[in-house]
Amino acid sequence: MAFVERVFSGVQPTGNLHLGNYLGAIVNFVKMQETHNCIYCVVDMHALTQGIDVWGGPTELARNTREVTAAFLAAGIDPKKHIVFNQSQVAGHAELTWIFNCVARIGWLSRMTQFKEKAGKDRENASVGLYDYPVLMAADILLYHATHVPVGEDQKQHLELSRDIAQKFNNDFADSIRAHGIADGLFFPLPEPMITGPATRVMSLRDGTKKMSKSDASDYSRINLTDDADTIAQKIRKAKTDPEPLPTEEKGLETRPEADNLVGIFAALSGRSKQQVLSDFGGGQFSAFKNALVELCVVKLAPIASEMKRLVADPGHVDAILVDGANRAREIAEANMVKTKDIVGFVRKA
Ligand code: AQP
Repeated sequence: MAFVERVFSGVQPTGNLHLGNYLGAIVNFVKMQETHNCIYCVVDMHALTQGIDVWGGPTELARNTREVTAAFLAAGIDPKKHIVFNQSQVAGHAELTWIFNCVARIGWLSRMTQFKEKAGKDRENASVGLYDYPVLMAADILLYHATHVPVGEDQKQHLELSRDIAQKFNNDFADSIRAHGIADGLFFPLPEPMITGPATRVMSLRDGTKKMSKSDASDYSRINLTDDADTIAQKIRKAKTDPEPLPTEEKGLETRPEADNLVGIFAALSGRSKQQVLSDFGGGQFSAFKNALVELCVVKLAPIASEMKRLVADPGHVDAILVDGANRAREIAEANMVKTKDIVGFVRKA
């Protein structure tokens, strides 16, 4: 089947969106609008996979869903030309997950490192949903027959699993797919991860070997998109560094994770390479570099924070965008689910 190029990606409404979400994912969402039809989803069903202490309960979930939507819009996503919606408004995500649950193998899911990290030592007490998270993610993408998925580096393994599920479905149901008029047997596309840019893995400001993350207990580990200028300045000035001056060559960053992370953030925000940043700051002390980084972060993030604030203050407007997006997403999803059910052999109203 010839697939229309379509982008799908999602962000969980589980708390403060940070610079990692922005540089690793949202910046690329914005770019891809110029070349592709895009569907951007606030994945509220994924949020429930962790404990209520992480997603915060019903009021917090609704608030965070609107805030992530506001971040999409404030960063420059156009909800009229593209689709912006929250996952739970389109039933197909859950329906396709069940079919994929019966295609995916337990051994595949057992290898997922994110489950191991998030479940930690208390694995017996993790939700079934957390274990099944990558299958729901495969359903999110393949429900729309999306071909390209912009994500941060941490999602690479889940994307590979989505490709395995698509391929196994195409193989398991090959005869039925052909019988339904798809001569090449390719019903689901194998979605391509788009892991691009200089900041595919932004690290914690407290520990350059740990990913910047919403769920880190320390707020000083991340820059939130809603932080004001003073907070950004404090966090960057307190960010962990080492006693050496910045190197003049990129190679000198290899064994210095904190320096590498800060230079990477500067490069990504300024649209330059790490080497170009080091040409300006290499050989100097961290203090001068940190001052410049504070200024750059504030210039880039302040307009996003103030637009998010404006949008969040008008929940009716944000909800209307999500409903409109969900209606358009549902049309694509339902048409694909009808074909999927026919291929599987589910009897339905003609
Ligand atoms: N540190 C990061 N650097 C680059 N990209 C990142 N992403 C997340 N953290 C970084 C990318 O942001 C998108 C949305 O992520 P998510 O909401 O699905 O949550 P996550 O991947 O589990 O990461 P978070 O935001 O840090 O949440 P927790 O604390 O729950 O782990 C994805 O494309 C992701 O790759």
